[in-house]
Amino acid sequence: EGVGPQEYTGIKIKILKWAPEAEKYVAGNSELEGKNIFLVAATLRPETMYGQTNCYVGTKIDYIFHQVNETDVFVTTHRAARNMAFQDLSVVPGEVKSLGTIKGSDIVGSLIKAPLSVYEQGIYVLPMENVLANKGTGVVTSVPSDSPDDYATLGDLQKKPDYYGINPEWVKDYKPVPIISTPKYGDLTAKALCEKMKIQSQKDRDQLALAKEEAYKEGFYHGTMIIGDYKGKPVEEAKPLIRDSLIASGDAVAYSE
Ligand code: A2H
Repeated sequence: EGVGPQEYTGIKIKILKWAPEAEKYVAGNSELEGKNIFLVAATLRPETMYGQTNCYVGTKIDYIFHQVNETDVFVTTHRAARNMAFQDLSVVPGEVKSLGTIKGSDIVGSLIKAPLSVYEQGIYVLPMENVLANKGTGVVTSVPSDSPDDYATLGDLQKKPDYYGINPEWVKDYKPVPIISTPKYGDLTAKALCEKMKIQSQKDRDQLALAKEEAYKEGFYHGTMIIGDYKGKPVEEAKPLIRDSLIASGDAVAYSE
């Protein structure tokens, strides 16, 4: 990756209904009582948030409940919580106030509400094999229209729910949403690229790395928004405006590392 700091947008995703293991844990933890708990996903493409169909966590990753102010608790990796503590995101400046920990596998299946997503009734937390514990927050919001990794992974889960240990109900009604149009790949850039490059699965790492690069370049430099408040605007222009508006409404935070 590049040399300079990476400027992420931390998307605050609300929990509508915890998966059973998480529910048991949260209900039994008095420190979490009455707090607003968010899964926080780190993204470089805030303008794509309209197309969120689910959210990914790593099943083997440990996440912490990090108290960021009097009322709010962020679920991220411990590493991200530590970085956030030095970016004004901690109830105790410079320190992580942990209210507990949970394994990614216990969060899978939770019903959540992601800001701007057209799926307003809620989306699910699902497993992804390639979530890195040492990047971003360890929580990846999924936009299969514009991210080849997200598209390939959602396809895997839809084709083989048993193999991935998920309930087919969590994926069956969700499909990529046309949100950005690009001259080369139309209005579902990631789908077009995965098909063109014959990417079958999230396990096709090398091809996915190439597709990701191409999708990012094409979307950022040549994409046009076809949904939302900035419909008709180039992605390059809409991106900072959507980021600022998500932060202003309290639905996101700036996070860099
Ligand atoms: B992006 P960079 Cl639509 N492990 O957000 C694996 N991937 C992670 C991650 C982690 N711990 N944390 C963040 N990411 C993903 C949207 C998106 C993203 C689209 C298109 C491309 C894209 C929706 N997913 O990223 O290594 C997140 O996915 C391609 C660059 O820091 C985040 O932005 O450059 C991106 O990778 C950060 O990657």
